[in-house]
Amino acid sequence: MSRISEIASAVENGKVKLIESLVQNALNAGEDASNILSEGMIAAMSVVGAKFQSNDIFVPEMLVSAKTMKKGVETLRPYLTGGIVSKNGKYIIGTVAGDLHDIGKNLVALMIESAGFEVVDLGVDVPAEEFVKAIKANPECRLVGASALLTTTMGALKGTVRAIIDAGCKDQVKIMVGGAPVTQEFADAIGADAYSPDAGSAAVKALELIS
Ligand code: B1M
Repeated sequence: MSRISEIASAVENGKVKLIESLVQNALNAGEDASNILSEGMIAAMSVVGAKFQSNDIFVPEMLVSAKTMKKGVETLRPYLTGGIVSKNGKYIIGTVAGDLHDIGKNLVALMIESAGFEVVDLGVDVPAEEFVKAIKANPECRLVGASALLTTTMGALKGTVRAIIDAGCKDQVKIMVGGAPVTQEFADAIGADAYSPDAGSAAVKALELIS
């Protein structure tokens, strides 16, 4: 089994105690950090999702896989971000109300940070008013990102964008949205300024939006 397959298997099977050493060994052996992330850990989470959908695993197993991935990402973190210099201002990010998924949001935050932004992370299950409050509390902030992972929280994403517009914050910030069920069409329909399918393209988009 290759090192990357071992990492994928550890995430799939929730081997929390093993992941740190597997990731560190792979890095020491010269594996690329982005490959470890995308081909090892993110790919494994897709398998976990498929197993959940087919009732082969349940929420507790999904949770332990998520915990394993988070620990793996922490080990990778210094290799993904390099020497960060915050020169592009603040970026407010959160997962919308009713939604507890944060792995994707955290990866977006990590890539945004690598692109030179200071990330203000509001966490998960963030009510629309909290996004508005954070924008008003950070008048120099020009970008806000909202993540939704459930089809049932796409309404909250729409509500978040609406609340930011209704609060008169659109002159201050541009709104970026993303998450597995979100599409460019949906982003356009709810009045977001930008949609990105993954963390890497979110960072590129953020830089475009402030240039
Ligand atoms: Co949940 N879950 N989950 N879950 N979970 C999904 C999303 C699901 C697709 C699984 C499935 O059925 N196949 C399904 C949603 C179905 C749907 O809505 N159509 C689902 C469900 C049903 C649920 C519960 C309702 C289960 C239940 O309780 N019966 C429940 C809901 C809880 C809630 O939020 N209220 C639930 C709970 C959980 C756990 C807590 C157990 C755990 C989350 C732990 C955590 O995040 N701390 C969990 C997990 C782990 C998953 C899966 C398996 C993995 C999610 C993940 O981390 N993916 C997921 C299945 C799947 O995704 N295949 C699933 C890896 C991550 C890197 O990808 O988050 O898509 P992703 O992020 C990407 C892009 O989407 C994008 O960039 C990221 C990185 O490249 N992106 C952005 C994300 N945000 C962005 C923002 C941007 C731009 C890009 O701009 C601002």
